[in-house]
Amino acid sequence: MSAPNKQYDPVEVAVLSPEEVTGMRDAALAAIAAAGDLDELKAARLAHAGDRSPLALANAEIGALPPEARAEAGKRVGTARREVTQALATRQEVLAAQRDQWALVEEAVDVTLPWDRAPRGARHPVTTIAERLADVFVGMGYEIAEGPEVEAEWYNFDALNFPPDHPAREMQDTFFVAGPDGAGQSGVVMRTHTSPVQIRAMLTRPLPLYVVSPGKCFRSDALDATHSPIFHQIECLAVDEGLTMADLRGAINAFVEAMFGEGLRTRLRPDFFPFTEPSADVSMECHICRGASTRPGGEPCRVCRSQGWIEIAGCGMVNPKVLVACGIDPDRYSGFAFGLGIERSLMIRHGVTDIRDTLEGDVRFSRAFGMEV
Ligand code: FA5
Repeated sequence: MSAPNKQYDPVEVAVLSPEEVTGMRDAALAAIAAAGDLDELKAARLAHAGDRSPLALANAEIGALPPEARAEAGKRVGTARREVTQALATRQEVLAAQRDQWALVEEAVDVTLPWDRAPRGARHPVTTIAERLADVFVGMGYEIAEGPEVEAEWYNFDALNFPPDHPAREMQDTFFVAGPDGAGQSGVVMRTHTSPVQIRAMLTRPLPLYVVSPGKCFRSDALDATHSPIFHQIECLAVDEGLTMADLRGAINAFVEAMFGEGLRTRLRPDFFPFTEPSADVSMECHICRGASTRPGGEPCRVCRSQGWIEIAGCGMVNPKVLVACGIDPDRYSGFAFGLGIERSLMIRHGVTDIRDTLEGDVRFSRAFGMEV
């Protein structure tokens, strides 16, 4: 600020002359008009209406004028500053409206565009069913046990009481990865069932033992509507003191209710597996017709072919020879096991007529089972 000016001398405060003030105002109005967006307007505001702007500095000079000159100069500067403030407000409004308009156009979302160009996948029903079944058994105190898909022949066959020349080895139609080395080393196979996990569990876990083993299996079966060279099984094994066929039956019933619905009856008929004795095949009452198709006048049933029963699993009491092979005393302990194909169960449960639908990885198939995670 200049020193107090007793004699009014317009030269000493030239910034307050009408020409100077008008020039400052015009420069400010020009800069405001030239601002093309809100950022430029902000810069113009700082330069022409900020604390260090020419008009603000001129305003500060008013105090240096003799009292009689202050009113006129104050009015001049005040008017110029008001015009600038007004111009800023008007321009602010225009530019803000322009920005909003631009955003509406540029950031518009076309809600009519298709939303499913990159659809999310769905978990495969074989996975969700295997997990649901395993959960049912975990809820009853079982533990999940897993084993390798490329398995030693000893675990897949020998320890399960398949003699070397037993026709069952062929019956299982095995993919061999490596033959025996002739020096006593077991051959290597793609496991043909989940039963070798029984052996691994019995050899490594403490007794009593309750395990459930879902997993992938391989057989050199030709691909057709009901067979696949790669499929899944789930298997239950219990070894404890005093287990009987009644316990096996209870576990099977729990499985059938979890998978197919409550109140379905089960039926065991004699069968043969080298690793269980006695062995049985498990059938359940048809969950669609509940046996009505077998009664006089009943509608035919496609699912059970009007038999009233559907075969679903193999089962039995663990063969004492298998217990011995795993170092378990068969006089003290007994065990039961059952196993079944997950794809086949899925087909029965949902009326899928071709197993190939479960293999092709078409998400439209998986989606039909819901987006369970
Ligand atoms: C076994 O594999 C026995 N390990 C089951 C078992 C476990 C018996 C425990 C006793 C105690 P099996 O060979 O029957 O049994 O096969 C069981 C199920 O696997 C069949 O019922 C079927 O559902 C399924 N399965 C077998 N081969 C195929 C295949 N090529 N494609 C799809 N599913 C198959």
